[in-house]
Amino acid sequence: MRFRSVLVAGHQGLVGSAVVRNLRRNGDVELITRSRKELDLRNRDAVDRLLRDTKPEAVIIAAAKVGGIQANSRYPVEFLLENLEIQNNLIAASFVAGVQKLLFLGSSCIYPKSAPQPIAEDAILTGPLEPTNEPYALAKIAGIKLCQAYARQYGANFISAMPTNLYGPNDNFDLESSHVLAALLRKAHDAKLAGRRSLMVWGTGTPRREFLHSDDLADGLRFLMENYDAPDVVNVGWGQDVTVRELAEIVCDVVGFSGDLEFDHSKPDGVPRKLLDVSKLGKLGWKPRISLREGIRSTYDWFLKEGDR
Ligand code: GFB
Repeated sequence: MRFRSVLVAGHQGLVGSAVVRNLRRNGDVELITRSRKELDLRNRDAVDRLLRDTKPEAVIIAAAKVGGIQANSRYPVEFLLENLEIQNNLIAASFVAGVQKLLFLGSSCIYPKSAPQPIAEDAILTGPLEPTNEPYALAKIAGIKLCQAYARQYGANFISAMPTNLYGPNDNFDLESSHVLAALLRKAHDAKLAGRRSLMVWGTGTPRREFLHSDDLADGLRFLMENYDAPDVVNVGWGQDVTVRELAEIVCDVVGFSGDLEFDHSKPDGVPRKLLDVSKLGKLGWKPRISLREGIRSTYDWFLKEGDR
């Protein structure tokens, strides 16, 4: 790592824990982390103090209020307000503390609902957003724009990466608030143990989603920290997508659940397709390695050991 000390905000989550694993594996760097109990990132004074006291050379913002399609629809206030608070505090305090480089994480849902597929970086702000996650997307767009504003006004090296749908160890497996892959893993596991004949999939099963393992994302983020110094956003994805039905079939196969799939049409489908154009990052010289089946297998192994903690 080209930096001696890195503050990883949100180090216990899906992305942050992968970033910490990756940085530990790849060289000698002082990692600065604070648990949610130790520090409330929504508190500006506390965040100012953290940056002032620890003086990291670099900051990676993996902290955010996140959730699946249902959590986003049910809690628009928290998804908008808490994300704005967390990112504003960290970005502004990092600038005051003289942080050399900051990486902010957006999301593929910042792109318009009807963006041409695969979605290139320049599709941002070209059309209306998907209503189920508009508050979250607006907060993330504000974060990207704040990083770009610091770059333009003060020359700060604050960059933004746009990951696709993610999965891996430390994902949220709560059926009410999780994303689809973790939810299906848990449902297939529970159905297998209970000897059930079928598993309920939300929506029609026809929406397409692209999935990237969090360890691949973390590797891509380290690559960007070391090699990319421009304010324009960069997509980080796998490059191919599957339907929700196909995903459910792979998950059931990996878990060993052989019952039927049923579809609950009362649940929302969300955006019909969300596949990122990853050619920019590919040209810069990075690509992901963990195939969907292999990643689901290792995530299920993790879930069996740690998932019920
Ligand atoms: O992963 P997910 O919750 O979020 O849902 P999004 C993806 C698709 O999977 C939707 C279907 O069509 C869901 O209806 N699905 C099927 C399920 N079964 C299930 C289930 O048991 N649980 C869940 N959660 N979904 C999110 C945004 O959108 O994408 C976030 O809401 C974020 O803000 C994230 O951007 C990356 O992919 O639709």
